[in-house]
Amino acid sequence: MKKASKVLSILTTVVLVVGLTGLECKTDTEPPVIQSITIEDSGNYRAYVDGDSIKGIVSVIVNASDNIGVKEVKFFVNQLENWEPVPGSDSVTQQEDEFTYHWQTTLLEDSLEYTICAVAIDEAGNVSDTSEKLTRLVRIPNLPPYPVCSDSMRPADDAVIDDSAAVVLLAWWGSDPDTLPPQELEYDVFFGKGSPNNMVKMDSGIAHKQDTLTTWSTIFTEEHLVPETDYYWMILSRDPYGQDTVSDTFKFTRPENKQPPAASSPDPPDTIAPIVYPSEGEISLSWNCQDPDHDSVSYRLYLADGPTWEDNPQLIAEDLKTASYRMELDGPGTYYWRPVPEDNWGATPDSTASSPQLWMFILE
Ligand SMILES: [Ca+2]
Ligand SMILES: [Ca+2]
Repeated sequence: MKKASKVLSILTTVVLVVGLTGLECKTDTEPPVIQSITIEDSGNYRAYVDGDSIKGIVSVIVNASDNIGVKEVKFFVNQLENWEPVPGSDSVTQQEDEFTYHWQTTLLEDSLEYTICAVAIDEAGNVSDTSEKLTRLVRIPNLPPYPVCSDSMRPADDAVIDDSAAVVLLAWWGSDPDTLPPQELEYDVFFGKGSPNNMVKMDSGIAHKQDTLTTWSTIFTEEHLVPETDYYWMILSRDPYGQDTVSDTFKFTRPENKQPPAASSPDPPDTIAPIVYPSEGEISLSWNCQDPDHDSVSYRLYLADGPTWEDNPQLIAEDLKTASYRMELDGPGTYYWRPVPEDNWGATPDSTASSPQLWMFILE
């Protein structure tokens, strides 16, 4: 009874096929035929095809035909006699009789011969012959990048950085022996103080800028360079296939700290010309001071009874982060004032106790 039902089902299918196609009552036994298999540059910037050599993501293009229609094309790669489906077979795209697979060859080994083939399958499950449709390709050997050129590394080895305490710009030029096509490099920066052993990776994957120096700034360390300290750095270059090379280790030094100069350019100016007493009873004081190392500077502000530091100086504000202060006034009269700068290493101008003198303004 079961057998009879199965036969009936097959008959129904046959009748349906006849009805739909108008063909004679027989099953499709004709397999598809692969007309061609070719490999082309996919347009990806790392792709490269030259004769039997390939790199990067390449397009494997199959043209297949069938008496009824090709349902799908599957791709296989073979290296050691065992055919394996390629990864991402489900990403094959179809345009009429043309099937395209984007082959990611960056994951394959260098200098090995790989063979790719395809089979076409029709609706009835007939599979094409693969034996004549193989394309042999050798992946081009990839060499690691050249070490970053020591002559291009800035600051130069053993440089003394005495004019910029907070920021040092590192710069270098890298290259790779593989030029077909040219390879984009990326870099890791290793940086540390005191000893080469203290270097740690500060940044990674810095993209290569074509035909320019690549740069990285120590400002990202959020730490000022410490006086009388050696800093070490090196650059690791990496190509798109994961090969890498490190540069020589370079050193630069921040020398002894320089003290900030005495503050200058007072406002109000240091003159005997009187100023009208401000009705709000307050006055804005400002001045200028640049640390020679570009260290950050804070200020203590003094008022005194006379122009010298012996005239009973009184501290009226401290740890001022900006070169200005709004001061309450006691009334008309002569005011003696002066800020004393201090850099973030605790250095202050020489002889602040004796000279220069305090500034003066007169309010009427
Ligand atoms: Ca390379
Ligand atoms: Ca300083």
